[in-house]
Amino acid sequence: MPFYQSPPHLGNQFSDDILLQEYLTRHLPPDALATVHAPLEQLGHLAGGPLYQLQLADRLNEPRLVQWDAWGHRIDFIEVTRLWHEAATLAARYGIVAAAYDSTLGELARIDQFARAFVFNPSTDVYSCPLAMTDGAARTLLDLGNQALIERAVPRLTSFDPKQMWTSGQWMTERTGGSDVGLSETVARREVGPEGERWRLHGTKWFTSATTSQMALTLARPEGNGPGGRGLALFYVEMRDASGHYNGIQVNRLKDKLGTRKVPTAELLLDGAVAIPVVGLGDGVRNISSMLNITRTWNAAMSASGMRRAVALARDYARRRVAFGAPLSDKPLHQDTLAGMAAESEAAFLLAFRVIQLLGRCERKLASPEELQLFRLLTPVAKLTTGKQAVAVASEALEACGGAGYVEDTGLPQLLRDAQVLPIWEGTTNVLSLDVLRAAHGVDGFRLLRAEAEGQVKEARDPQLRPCVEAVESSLTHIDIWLHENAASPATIEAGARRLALTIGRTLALSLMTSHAQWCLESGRGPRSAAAARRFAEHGVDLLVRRPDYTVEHADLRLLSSGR
Ligand code: MFK
Repeated sequence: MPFYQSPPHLGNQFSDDILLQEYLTRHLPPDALATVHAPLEQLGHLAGGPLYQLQLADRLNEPRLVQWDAWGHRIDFIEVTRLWHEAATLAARYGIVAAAYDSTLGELARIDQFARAFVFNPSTDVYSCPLAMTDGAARTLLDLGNQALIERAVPRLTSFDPKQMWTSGQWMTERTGGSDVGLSETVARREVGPEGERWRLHGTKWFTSATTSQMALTLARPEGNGPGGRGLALFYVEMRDASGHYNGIQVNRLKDKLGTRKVPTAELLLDGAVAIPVVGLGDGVRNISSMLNITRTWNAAMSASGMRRAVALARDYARRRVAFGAPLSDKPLHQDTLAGMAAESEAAFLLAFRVIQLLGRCERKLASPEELQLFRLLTPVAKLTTGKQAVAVASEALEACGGAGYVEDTGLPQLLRDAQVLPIWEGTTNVLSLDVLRAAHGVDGFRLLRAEAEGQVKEARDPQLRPCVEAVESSLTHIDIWLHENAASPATIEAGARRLALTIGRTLALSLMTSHAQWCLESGRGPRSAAAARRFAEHGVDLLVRRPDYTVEHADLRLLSSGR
């Protein structure tokens, strides 16, 4: 009988997830836990079974843009994949957005919602993208208080009914760039007619994800406004008019991307699209920032979710794959590799869910001023930290499956391709590192960070967690020293901003792991989470330059970066 390798399998993606279950048990009271359990169990079954099978079967199917019909009409119809159709229905039914806006669980609704998204995401080909933007649009409309738009859009964006639910786009990036949004060239022109005033948008949006949504929030510069982000205004646009035709919008083409290939990302021409100002006629960047903070939180949670899937597949494969006389799962070196991936994955989960917990408190108006500032600071920190981890862990997962990890029809390469977007969209690592500096400035953000991390480790009494507590304390001290020593050199602070932001993210993640491990040990859940914390500490959390003689001066940085 010739040998055939059995492929990696997935079980119920909720009941197999020990960390998620521990987390929910720790943070939800028993009645809330009972409420969230059934939908998660069902989603776990779908994600590990039928949806995963459909994802594998649908691998080669991609969205398609049909620009013209047989009779020469411009139709710009985008056909999405089978799995996306299925995901849209399930996302509404399981409230992957709506659960956050349900009042039953109060501030804990965010934990419930993101737990659902966490389980659902890896089997639905980045359908999390439109869901994240939908959530961001609902939150932004509610925050900005335009009652007419709230009444029209929010019930649809937060509907549990697949027939009613809308998704939203977030159109920001233009040819001038995705980071420096203040350079946007799209113009908003006011028309005054018999029906009163209305606005039309003219410009090109260069990267519009999930263009099949029913509406979008976007930025445009009202004619006569000044430059930069302050001169932009936030507009609400519906894709189609009452007769079902595009609202002055053309789809120029779909993007040919490395990953997220099931997401119909498009270049759009806005040629007189009718739009409604959401609030005022300026400060567009500030006004869209609630949306950014939601989509960045999603990014962090979905990074953690993708990592968990990568670890689950690599673990299962290790049990099935025999080499040199034993399953890989029995080999010390392979165990070491998987343990490292698992530790990074648990760190990402706890960091993302700490931000989610704060989000729940902020939006229910329960947060203290310190918690509001902490949420503002930790959102970019969590997004940038987990984005980098997600790529590294996906890459390791492919390698852990050997050649099979590099072969397309195993479905494994998609893990890496889809992970690579996570550090790019919603703010690159560098742009978000600068955002961390900005968010910390003036509110003594680093003092808040220290208080948060010290608060997390203060109850960690178990001796096996001592090295983790020490690593957290040492890293916090080093952050203080580094900031103090370089306070007079903005260029040095800016050049080190990424190392600083990652140090903050990893230090905080370790403090959360330490706290979680102490809870697990005390509640008889065994030593797994303590091992994860120690392993994560061993990977290193302090990425700031330790030895002054290693420091590369600014002039040398220029030399090295330019190659001349
Ligand atoms: C799985 C998850 C899936 C997610 C899928 C989503 C796919 C969507 C595809 C996309 O749309 S990707 C495009 C995403 N683009 C970005 O994330 C933009 C990245 N660039 C930045 O974040 C820049 O830092 C920024 C555009 C904000 C800089 O622009 P400006 O004009 O220099 O803004 P500035 O002066 O820093 O901030 C203007 C105001 O906004 C300030 O307030 P004040 O006017 O009161 O001074 C800031 O404090 C405020 N602000 C900026 N960022 C904020 C914020 N407030 C709260 N939270 C923030 N994050």
